[in-house]
Amino acid sequence: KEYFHICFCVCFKDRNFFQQKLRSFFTVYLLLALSFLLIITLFAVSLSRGTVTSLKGLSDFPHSFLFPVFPCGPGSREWEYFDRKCYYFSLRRMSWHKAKAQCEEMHSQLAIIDSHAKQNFVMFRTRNERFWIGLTDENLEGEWEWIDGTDYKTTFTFWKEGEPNNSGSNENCAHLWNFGQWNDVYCTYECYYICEKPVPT
Ligand code: MFU
Ligand code: CA
Ligand code: CA
Repeated sequence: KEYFHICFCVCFKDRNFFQQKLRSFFTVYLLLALSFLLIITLFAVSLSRGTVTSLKGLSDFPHSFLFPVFPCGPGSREWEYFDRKCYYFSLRRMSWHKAKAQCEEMHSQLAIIDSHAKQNFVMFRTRNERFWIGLTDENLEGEWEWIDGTDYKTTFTFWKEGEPNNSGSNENCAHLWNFGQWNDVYCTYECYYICEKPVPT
């Protein structure tokens, strides 16, 4: 009888212990599963609300990362960077006025060449081809004006020898030519053109 009693007690105790352990395991797993569900739900909600911006911003990560390297836009080979400005060298030829309008359509203007450094930069990219610049004497013959108001008389020039000659009394627009030197020609002549604009922010 005594033996039975002891055994019962131990066995009962054992079973109780086992059951308790099982219950605590179950509770832990249930809590884990619940928190997992909660995290997923919260994540889904914040994603749909756009609060997880780091994930949404991930798509334009390469762009923002490359901007310091290509300040004129990493997504395009059209604009080239030089000395805090962006330059476009056209692949098509047209009259000076059409070229001017084209630049304006691209939120830019025909290039103003006001330094030897800039002249050097454009010369290497125009390779003796004729490219319009933002210089004209259309308003008053012989009075050359930069289209952005830069003072012509006190600024750098790079005319070819003997130019501007107003040949045929009808040459009022300036372009780069051999060795990047400038010439005046009639404005309806078809040249390539150079646009410039500030670095996009
Ligand atoms: C030069 C230039 C003219 C024109 C002509 C073909 O004149 O000054 O603007 O380009 O050559 C002789
Ligand atoms: Ca002229
Ligand atoms: Ca000329």
